[in-house]
Amino acid sequence: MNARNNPARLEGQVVASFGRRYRIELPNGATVECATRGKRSDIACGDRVTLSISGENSGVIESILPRATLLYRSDAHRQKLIAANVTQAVIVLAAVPSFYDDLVNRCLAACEHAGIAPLIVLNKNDLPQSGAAWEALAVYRELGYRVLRLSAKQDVSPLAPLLQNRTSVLVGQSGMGKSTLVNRIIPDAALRVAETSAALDSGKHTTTGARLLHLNAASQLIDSPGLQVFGLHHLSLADTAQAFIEFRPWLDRCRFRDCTHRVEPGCAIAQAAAEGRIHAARLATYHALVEEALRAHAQRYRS
Ligand SMILES: Nc1nc2c(ncn2[C@@H]2O[C@H](COP(=O)(O)OP(=O)(O)OP(=O)(O)O)[C@@H](O)[C@H]2O)c(=O)[nH]1
Ligand SMILES: [Mg+2]
Ligand SMILES: [Zn+2]
Repeated sequence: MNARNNPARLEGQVVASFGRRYRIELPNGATVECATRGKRSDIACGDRVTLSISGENSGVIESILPRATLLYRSDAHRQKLIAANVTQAVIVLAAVPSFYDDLVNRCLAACEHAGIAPLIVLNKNDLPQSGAAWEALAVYRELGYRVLRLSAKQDVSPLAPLLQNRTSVLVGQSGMGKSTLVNRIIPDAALRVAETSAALDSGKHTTTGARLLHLNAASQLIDSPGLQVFGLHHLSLADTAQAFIEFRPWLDRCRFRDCTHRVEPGCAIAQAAAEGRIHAARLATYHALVEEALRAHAQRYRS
């Protein structure tokens, strides 16, 4: 295939992204290695795109087709896209390396904002520390989020049915076992995983790019690189409060309409937290997000 005898634009789906290089799968299953025009980097694994063929097995992405969803994180300067067109995000946790509540809360908030259903999975259930980790996840169960425990090394059957007829992205810190899970569910995937369990307190960042794999015709899985930070600068203050689902019943009861739910008198969120109806760790993440947003705003006006 070359551009001269196939001038028509093709459509395909991004099945791998490494920096600014992308692998696109065509409807017939063939893949094409693609670059972008200029410095464009706003393309995510799972995106549907149009492309033109520029050589043997290589091409250029011309445009991104409208997205159903986009999961991404952002700091004051830029956005980091995680996956496009997913319907579910599987937040993968483990007792070792230890996971951070704050990161879980941020992942959940990103999902709520993006309209993506979250599913929390405590992996490495074979480890003796898993009991305490499972107890620590009670807060998410109480919020109504679905939380599973399993061991990728032993049995992935609790997760497999929940992946059917969905496009799921696995997200989480490095070393939680995302790639191991994908390999167990789709043995052909043969993703690289950290070789030993020697990584004690943090992962090794084994996965460097996102990869989309087909479970069956109606179900896809995207493996993503481990994350350490999850900025949500693309959410307004109001969006941020809405993204904490348990805040919603209280949000129109504060004395001030523009209440940021930190220090204002007559704050219904602060009151609910004082009464034990909102968990302290959830409120702490919310406060951190507001501080980050206000700091970025102040910086923008100073410079
Ligand atoms: N004990 C135990 N170890 C596991 C399990 N699942 C994965 N591991 C180990 O955890 C380590 C990290 O696994 P990976 O699959 O590479 O983790 P990852 O989340 O993909 O990490 P990044 O690609 O760095 O984000 C490896 O040494 C795995 O063998 C499990 O169920 N039990
Ligand atoms: Mg990995
Ligand atoms: Zn308030």
